[in-house]
Amino acid sequence: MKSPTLARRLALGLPAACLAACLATGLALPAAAQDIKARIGTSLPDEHPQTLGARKFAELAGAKSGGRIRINVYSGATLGSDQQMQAALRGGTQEFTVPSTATLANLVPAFGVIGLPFSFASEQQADAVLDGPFGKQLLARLPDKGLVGLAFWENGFRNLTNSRRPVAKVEDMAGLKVRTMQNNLYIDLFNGLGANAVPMPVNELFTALETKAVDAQENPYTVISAQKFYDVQKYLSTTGHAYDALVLIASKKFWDGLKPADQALLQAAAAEATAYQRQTSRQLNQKLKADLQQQGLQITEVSAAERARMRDKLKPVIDKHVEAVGADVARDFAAAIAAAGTR
Ligand code: EAX
Repeated sequence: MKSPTLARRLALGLPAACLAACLATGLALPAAAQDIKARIGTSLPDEHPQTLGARKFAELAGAKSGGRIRINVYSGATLGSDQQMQAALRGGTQEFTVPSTATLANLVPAFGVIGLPFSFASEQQADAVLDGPFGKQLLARLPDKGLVGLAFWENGFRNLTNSRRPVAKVEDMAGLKVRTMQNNLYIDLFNGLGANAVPMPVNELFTALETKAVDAQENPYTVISAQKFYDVQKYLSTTGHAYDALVLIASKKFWDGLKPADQALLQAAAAEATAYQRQTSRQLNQKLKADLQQQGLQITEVSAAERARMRDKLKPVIDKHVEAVGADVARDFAAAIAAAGTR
């Protein structure tokens, strides 16, 4: 973000006499409201709620600022992977992105707590925890890393797909090469279930599935659909093994250069975009399971008993990552979930 050039200030229509007087006397021009240009990058395609939410955020920021704040949206990892865009924000060369909390955990380990397997019972429970004091406590850890957290958005409950065989129980996972996000909890989760975890950015995943470099992947229905994984996968299992949240984040270098009024305006746009993003994600997830079956995926319903067996088998992994995120963070997380009740 540059301070407005003289041309821009002229474009703002400041009275010529005032301008001339200021220039003649060397007085600073009046602090006019500044034009702001920014970029938001997402790793998923246009039709995914991650990008739909980004477009809504940009639209609201423009509307609330009378067109003064222009946020251009770059979808499908055009600006890089989740990790690369996080680095760009920290360096101040990009203004916004919306990664999974799982990739953010590499920077702020506490964010990894959200991905602890089988933690949330519903999206509403996740909203209550992430929008409440616990979520705010997590966001407060970001400025130390050069980031500003504006809101939690939804990716959704993650389910397994593969090209080899139906997976109805833990034993069926044995030996499957499963792509995971670049996150140690997800790597340990699938290795802990007897599969072979292969971490990689999501924008490399379709080719890896197509070339059989990996057999399987795990994502919410919205990602499976938007990335057209049904073209290179045969089986879908309703494991629902973890709820994945996204975080709308800003570059702290960019954010600290904004006037408080513009920060407040962007916070309001983020809040409104959050409601839209979550509603869109849930509406799509409702309808996409049937769509994916139509596209040829053979759906295996994983029973509650089998999901409980998976959770039991993952106890050593959960214990290890409770330590990794911080026992106090895990304790506060569990308390927030209990307080949220089963909504
Ligand atoms: O940014 O990497 C993933 O599988 C995530 O679902 C997605 O990219 C969210």
